[in-house]
Amino acid sequence: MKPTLIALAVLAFGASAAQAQEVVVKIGVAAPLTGTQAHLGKDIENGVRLAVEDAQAKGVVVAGKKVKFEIQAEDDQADPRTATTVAQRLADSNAKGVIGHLNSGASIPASRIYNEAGIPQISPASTNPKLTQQNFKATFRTIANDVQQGTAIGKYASTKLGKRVAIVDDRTAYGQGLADEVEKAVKANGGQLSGREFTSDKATDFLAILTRIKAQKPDVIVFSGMDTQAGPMLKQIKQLGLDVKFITGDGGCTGEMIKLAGDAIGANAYCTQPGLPLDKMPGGKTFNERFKKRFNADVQVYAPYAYDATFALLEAMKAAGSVEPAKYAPFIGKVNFPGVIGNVSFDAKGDIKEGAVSVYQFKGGKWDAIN
Ligand code: ABU
Repeated sequence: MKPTLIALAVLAFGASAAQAQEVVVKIGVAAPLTGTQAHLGKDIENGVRLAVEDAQAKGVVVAGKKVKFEIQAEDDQADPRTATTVAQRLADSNAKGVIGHLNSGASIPASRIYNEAGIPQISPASTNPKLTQQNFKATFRTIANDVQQGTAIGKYASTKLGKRVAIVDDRTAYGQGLADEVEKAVKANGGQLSGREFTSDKATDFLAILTRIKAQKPDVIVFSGMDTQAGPMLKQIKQLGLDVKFITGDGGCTGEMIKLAGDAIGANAYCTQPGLPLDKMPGGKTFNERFKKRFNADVQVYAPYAYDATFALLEAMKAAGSVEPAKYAPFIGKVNFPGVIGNVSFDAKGDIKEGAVSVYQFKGGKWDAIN
């Protein structure tokens, strides 16, 4: 054989040997990618994408094989029923792990399907405590839950913003669950519940509810729902001339809420997030800059939690020496690494340890962390 032919044969053999040593691992992302919550779903998808690109750039080797990650992003439309369809599709596609969903009302029913299929799920956003109370072995979250967040909101509202507190929720698993925790904390901290109202997560007109609340003369309104409704609600509070403070949880603690509220938002508006402010997270500043550069978009809330959730899967795969869920899932609960959000490790239920809650006030055109 001529030398050039030998060289070509060696190259071809080398390439196929390397390919044989490469394993493709599909990571599922499930979140609303269309509709009114798409900006939050994309925030999650992009967090996962950045993590996968970073891991890929460094090169991930598991059990001697180079791992090539593929993302399968599925749109659950923030709808519980669609979430179960999406979960089944990810299971059928042989996804090795799932980051999602955004909404607790989607994560909880979908978690049953992942559990039955043996696929690890880490939510970077679903805060209803029930998600990790089902005794599923591989259901985790990288964000603090609503027992912590609701307690913080109820205490802050009734001790710092006024004694009489009205609560409105959107009747989703997140909204209602958080509102229940807020109510408990208001009462535990000596506040008075002036009224408890609810709407739906599709409503846009809150005038009837707010008119009833006006008659109850609260000092503060707590809205337990998402930003797409918190913004219009603030507008209608202004329209009715209600002189109240307003506080909402992480679903409303976004730049989008500020945009939607327009000139109705002011220093009377507060919100919370179950985690540190982005600029106080150990890796927050760098993450923010890199995220902006890569996606030409601001971090909404959940991207750093999604980034760290993805690395929790990868760390567990490396520790197990396997990308197969049955082998690596038991290692997720044992991960312990410095993430963007802080140290990433989980308690026995699957909740992030060291979860903090931050309170923000609207100041200077943005949410400003005040404690
Ligand atoms: N954590 C607020 C938004 C997501 C959810 O829990 O439904």
